[in-house]
Amino acid sequence: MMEAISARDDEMIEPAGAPTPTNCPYCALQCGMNLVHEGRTIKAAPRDFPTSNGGLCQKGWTAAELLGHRDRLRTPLIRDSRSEFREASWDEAVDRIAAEFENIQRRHGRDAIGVFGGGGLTNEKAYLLGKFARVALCTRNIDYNGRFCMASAAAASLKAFGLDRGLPFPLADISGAETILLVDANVAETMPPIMQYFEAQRRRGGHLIVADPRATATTRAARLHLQLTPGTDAALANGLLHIAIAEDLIDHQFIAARTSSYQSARKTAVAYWPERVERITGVPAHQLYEAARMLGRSRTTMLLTARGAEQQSNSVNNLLALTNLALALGKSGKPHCGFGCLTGQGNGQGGREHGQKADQLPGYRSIEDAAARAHIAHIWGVAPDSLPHAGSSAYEMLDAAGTDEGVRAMFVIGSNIAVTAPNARRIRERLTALDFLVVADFFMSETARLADVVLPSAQWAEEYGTVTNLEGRVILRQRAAMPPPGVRTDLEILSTLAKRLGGAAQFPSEPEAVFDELRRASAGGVADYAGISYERLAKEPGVFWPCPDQSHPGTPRIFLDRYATPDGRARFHAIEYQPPPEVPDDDFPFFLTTGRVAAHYQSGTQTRRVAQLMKAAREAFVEIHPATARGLGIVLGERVRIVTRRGFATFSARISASIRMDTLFVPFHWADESSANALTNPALDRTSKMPEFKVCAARVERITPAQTDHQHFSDTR
Ligand SMILES: Nc1nc2c(c(=O)[nH]1)N[C@H]1C(S)=C(S)[C@@H](COP(=O)(O)OP(=O)(O)OC[C@H]3O[C@@H](n4cnc5c(=O)[nH]c(N)nc54)[C@H](O)[C@@H]3O)O[C@H]1N2
Ligand SMILES: Nc1nc2c(c(=O)[nH]1)N[C@H]1C(S)=C(S)[C@@H](COP(=O)(O)OP(=O)(O)OC[C@H]3O[C@@H](n4cnc5c(=O)[nH]c(N)nc54)[C@H](O)[C@@H]3O)O[C@H]1N2
Ligand code: SF4
Ligand SMILES: [Mo]
Repeated sequence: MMEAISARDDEMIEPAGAPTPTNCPYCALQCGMNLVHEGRTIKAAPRDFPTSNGGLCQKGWTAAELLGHRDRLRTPLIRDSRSEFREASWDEAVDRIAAEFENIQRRHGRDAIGVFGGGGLTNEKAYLLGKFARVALCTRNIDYNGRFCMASAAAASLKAFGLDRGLPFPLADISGAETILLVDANVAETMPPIMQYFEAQRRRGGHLIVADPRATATTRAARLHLQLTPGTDAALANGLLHIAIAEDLIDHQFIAARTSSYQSARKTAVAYWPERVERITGVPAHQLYEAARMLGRSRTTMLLTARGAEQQSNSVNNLLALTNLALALGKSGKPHCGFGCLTGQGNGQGGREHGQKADQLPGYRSIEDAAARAHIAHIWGVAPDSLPHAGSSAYEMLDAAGTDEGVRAMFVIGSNIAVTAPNARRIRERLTALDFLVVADFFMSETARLADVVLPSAQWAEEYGTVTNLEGRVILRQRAAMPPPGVRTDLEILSTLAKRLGGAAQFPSEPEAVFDELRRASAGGVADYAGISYERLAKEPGVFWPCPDQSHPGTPRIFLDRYATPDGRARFHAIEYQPPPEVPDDDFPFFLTTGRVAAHYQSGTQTRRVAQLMKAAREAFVEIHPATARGLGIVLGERVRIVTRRGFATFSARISASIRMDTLFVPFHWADESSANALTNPALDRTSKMPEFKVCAARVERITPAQTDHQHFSDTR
């Protein structure tokens, strides 16, 4: 019945010889790499590329090991009722998925199917996934893990500048900035090769200021470390603006020529005098003065953020307060100046432009805009009225999953939400309560283990595809090998499923054909890719969007002449600091914050399978200040339990003076009994629906030998 795709029996037989130039599968820096065949294995080595200039971190170096890994999924798996998985043919798996989806939609309506994507998916996949949800499944419920990553950066940039491109300038501009304030990014661990830009900046006499509750490899490279209390970023920004106003470091000419609503932000900042801000943030007033003067007196200044200030329930306001500072100092829309958010996932930028977001159509168009709906419906060959409207955001969809109000079935691709969603214990329960769950992955992730059908996907080096990096540079990744037999590309999976579900729309499975359709869909939109072709990308080191036609050079710097707001002016916003919804009290006396280590990537599905990376970081730990540890009688390496209002998890104690005394830090790369997200608070930002990953209240408990937490973390449905 279904159109079968012939199985491949040509595993990794691409001829040895010239290396394949491509880019790393992991983070948004998209370092250049060459893939070289050595016998039946493939090795990665750095290649010269404008973002990485020959650099590669330990994850990039070892990425190709996963191509031939013995844990790879090589055939579809089906679970009948509560039994173990059994191997199945693609025909059976696809038939089963289509039958279940059709049955559930008949009983519960179209919107009963939820689609969950990821910012690691290529532009082609993100685009086809959005089309798949809206046209093949006709559901409004599609969202993705970028909601846990870039949603607040996107919302704040739209409000302030009228457009969301993480960095409105190329990375190379960093080296030319006199002063940089890096709020909350630990780039020395999360994008190590990016440090070369900061080092070049320092060699030119530039200064780096880093705001982070912890001393990190990044703060050690800084001239000034503002060790703020978690969740107080907006107060810090307002405090710096207050000093800038008091010392007349303000650029009145820039404000008059290029911005609107300055007076409202100025009036708010008046109440953030240094001593008050010191009380809120814990940053000494003299450091606030020093920072404000460095930022204000420099000819060129940049403000950059990442997830520390962005993964909070007040994060859009945090970012708007920082934007106010950049604008008031006149340090935006000029060379070597600007406000930017460092995108995280490999395609964290492109993944948020082409339609896998609940409220969005390709080209960064709104799904509620009648003209946008008509344009996209025309490209897809469907009636505009047939397109669903906005669905629920990632956490909201997961939180209601399996209830009468929520989705009854889900299709998850490129995300491991059982580990990376906040309040993960509850999310596991919700996934288990679904009538039907499908997961497409390379490995048996913690989410896949909960599925009814698991589909084995091809990895990055086994297919062509484009990604858009943290600068807005669209990059073509080349294929270096064929997928193993039995494995299909995500585009093939979507195309096959769409055809099986019926409907008139076309779902090509060849990456270039999908990209050409995406170009037409994005034409005239904010993120306009119309002038970017595979042919061009094969020759150029990426092209920056917007790029409306083939002869257009692309747009590395977007706000030099005007902002993307209707009046062309950047907008100030009056922002009051709001404390996080959960702060320490008698029962939970510490702040708990979460984040990353250099050796592991996200949920660890990939990096926990690489021996060298496990050697570098074997187990989950909690960073505790020595005074705190002493008070509780905790010794180095001891297993301790961290408890929050959501639950508990166990970690090995890493005692370190680099963290504030009132704060604990745990990485979220581990699962089960060491799941950081068993602890996190799912409070959401009102505008962006970003969860509060970075701030909640916790206590530390010693574990007596008789206690074990194991039985609470069973994975079976
Ligand atoms: N090694 C590695 N690299 C990665 C990834 C990975 O998983 N592993 N993931 C990629 C992705 S998707 C992303 S999004 C990026 C994230 O990159 P980063 O944002 O650099 O990483 P995080 O460790 O999440 O958070 C950065 C810092 O925020 C600090 N912080 C915590 N709470 C607060 C707060 O309230 N205010 C402030 N100002 N700072 C706070 C933490 O102490 C931490 O050092 O990394 C990318 N690169
Ligand atoms: N506590 C806490 N939680 C966090 C964060 C935090 O700082 N603290 N950070 C959040 C952030 S910024 C992010 S980006 C998310 C990340 O959250 P996730 O995206 O859930 O984490 P990953 O481990 O990248 O999961 C991707 C999964 O898809 C698979 N995969 C990767 N690429 C592809 C592909 O192309 N096709 C298919 N089919 N599968 C693929 C991988 O094997 C893996 O299992 O986590 C969020 N969660
Ligand atoms: S910094 Fe990011 S893109 Fe570069 S090698 Fe490491 S993980 Fe890959
Ligand atoms: Mo992210």
